[in-house]
This record gives sequence, structure tokens and C-alpha cells, in this order.
Amino acid sequence: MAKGDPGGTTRGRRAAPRSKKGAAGNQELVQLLTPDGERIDSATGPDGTEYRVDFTDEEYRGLYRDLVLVRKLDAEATALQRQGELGLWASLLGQEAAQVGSGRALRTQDMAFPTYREHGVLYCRGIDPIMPLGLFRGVDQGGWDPNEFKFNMYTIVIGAQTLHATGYAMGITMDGKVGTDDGEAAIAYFGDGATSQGDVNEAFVWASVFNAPLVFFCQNNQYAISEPLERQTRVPLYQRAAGFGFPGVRVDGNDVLASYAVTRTALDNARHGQGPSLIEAYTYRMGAHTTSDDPTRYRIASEVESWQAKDPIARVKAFLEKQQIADAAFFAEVDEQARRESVHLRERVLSMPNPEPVTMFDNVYPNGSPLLDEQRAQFNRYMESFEGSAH
Ligand SMILES: Cc1ncc(C[n+]2csc(CCOP(=O)(O)OP(=O)(O)O)c2C)c(N)n1
Ligand SMILES: [Mg+2]
Repeated sequence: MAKGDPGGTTRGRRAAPRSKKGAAGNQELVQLLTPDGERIDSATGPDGTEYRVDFTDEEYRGLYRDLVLVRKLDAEATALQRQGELGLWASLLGQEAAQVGSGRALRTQDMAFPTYREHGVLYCRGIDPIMPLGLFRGVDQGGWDPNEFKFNMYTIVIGAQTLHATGYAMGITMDGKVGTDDGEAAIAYFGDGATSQGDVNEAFVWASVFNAPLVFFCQNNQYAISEPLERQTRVPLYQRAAGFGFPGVRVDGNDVLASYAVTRTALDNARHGQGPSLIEAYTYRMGAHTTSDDPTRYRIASEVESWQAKDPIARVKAFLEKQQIADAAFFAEVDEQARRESVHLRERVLSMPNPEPVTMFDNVYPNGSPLLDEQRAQFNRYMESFEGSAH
């Protein structure tokens, strides 16, 4: 099949299941660090844009530290759920580079709109990693101030945040905050499955025609729960952008350097008034969709193993070692920090106070509403009905 060919020309052929390669072959993958830890000086995107990074040794070590910490904290959260301390957890395992790379590419003034899996971006925004655990423990509704950290609340409704981000980005333009180096931009995170949602396609249209300063950051982790990528698309996802009138690029989402470079460029283009773009971070969900899911029911072990060889952290470690940017003492110190922070996280989760149930009505609207008052009163009557009973 020719490159860029949506695949097949007859109805009969279109109906046939297509190989994964046809839907998502690795054409035009922007990569700056190979799975073996070799640095590539620069990489060219499909529109000729040249991507490169120029980090100091300290910054390289900092990225490695971020990757290890977010993986460890994520593993701790999964363990806490398994022990009944969280209701649910959506692990980022395997997606650390896409999240840390893009998260570190954000400038202070940029606004991020996450799904429920963006714990790595949250970490990069300087939010205490305890925050999403309160949400998944069911003791609060997120807890951080989106305006303070420029990181919106987690969104579980698939794709909805792309519309919120589009509206926000249109607002940036209306406020006259695009066109300069210190202009603002927004970034919307979503998954491969979300690209089939009406909301996401509507967001593409609005962002495009209003030239909104927005980066659509799709983490293509190959699955939407149990549905593989080939059930979402017959063209590589980044190529969809062309149909909406803005650029699209596919980056190696397991490469923290390339993820950083493409996101930084896309955000800077947006803040300078060049409108939206789509980044497809080509990655893999190494774990289950959430702790309620059993991926062994729908994917084979050899597929997971093939992605283990592309591990986002192992390649940075290999690079740091080869270039002698970090030594054994550094790696041991990072591991020790990760261990300490995860123990601290666990202790804090276990000591989280259970809120009074009626407080769930408190933050629905800033100034309340008569309907809410009615519901609160009804709920209070319901709770009182248990008094003195066996419950
Ligand atoms: C509108 C809507 N439909 C269905 C769901 C149920 N659901 C939760 S996660 C998910 C799959 C999302 O897959 P993807 O967009 O690839 O993101 P990933 O979980 O892989 O990060 C679905 C269908 C939902 N939360 N919202
Ligand atoms: Mg997915």
C-alpha cells in the first residue's frame, strides 16, 4: 500500500480487517533517542520542520529523574488500589516519556487539559502527586486549583476536554495573548480511542477555523480498553490533521527527547499565532487499562515483550551511561529518592481523612443553587434514616 493511501480502493477490501502495519506503520516517526540509547542529532517532521534538543548534562539527568519518579509513584498507586486503598487506578506505565517530554515542554503560562492518565504531566506541572490519589480514593474531586497550576481537572468523559481546551484557547486569542514569545498556548491530552469521538472531531474543526493556539496531544498507546488501534483508524492518526487543515506529526512517544522537542515547537508555533497542530505520540500502554481490566484477555504476551525492548526509561539510562553523564551513584540516589517518595505517598494516602458525605455538594457551583440545596436536604434526610439502625 502506498504511503498515505488510506488503504484499499474497493468496498470489499475496506471491509476486510487490515494488518496493524497498514493502520499505523511507523512512517515519519520523529525520534531523537533510539531504544538502544543512541542520540540522533536532529529529525525532520512530515512538513520539513527540524527537531532537535540541546540539554545540559544536568537537564538530561533531570529528565531521567522525572521518568523514574513518575513510574515509581504510579506503581505505588497501583499497589494501593490492589490493597483496597484506592477505588481505581489508571496506570501510565510505558507512557512516561510522552508525558514527561510534553509536560516539561510546557511553559509556565501554558494551560493543560488532561485525561485520567496524565499523572506524569501533573507531576511536571508541580502538583503534589497525592492529589490524583484523593480523587481515585473518592475523598475529593481532584483537589488542585487548575488556575494556579495551569493544569485542568482530570476528565473521564472521553474526549470532552478537547472541547474545553479549544474554548480556552479561543479565549487566549480573544484576550490578545498570542503573537509574542511570552504568548500563551493550551494543550489537550487524549487517547487513540478518543479520536473516534465526535467531541474530538468537533474540537479539531473549531480549533482549526478559529486558529486557536492549541496543541492536540494524542497518546496513541495502541488500545482503548480492549479495542486495538486498528478498530479506530485506517490511516496513521497524525495524518488526520491534514483533513482539518492543520499540521500533524508522529513522534516516538517512548522517546522523552523527541516528545519534548515536538511539543515545544508546536506550543511555540501556537503562541506565535500559527494555530493548532496535532501530535501523535506513538507509545504503548504496558499495563492494564485500569485496575479493573485484565489485558491478558485481549492481547498476547509477545506484543508486550516487543514493547519492553522500547522502554522509555531504559533508553535514557543507556544514553546517560554511554555518554558518562551519570554514574552508578546517581542512579542509586534516584532510586532511593523514588523509594522515599513512594513510601511518603503511601503514608499520606492511608492517613487521608474521610470527608463528611454531605460535603460532596459543596463545590459543585461557586454560589450553590436551589436545586442543589434541595438535593442536599434530601441526602441529609437519607443519611439520618440510618441513625440507630444496624448500618
Ligand atoms: C464518552 C465516554 N465513552 C466511553 C467511556 C468509557 N471509557 C473509559 S476509558 C475508554 C477508552 C479510552 O481509550 P483511549 O482514548 O485510547 O485512552 P486510554 O485509556 O488508552 O489512555 C472508554 C471507552 C467514557 N469514559 N466516556
Ligand atoms: Mg488508548
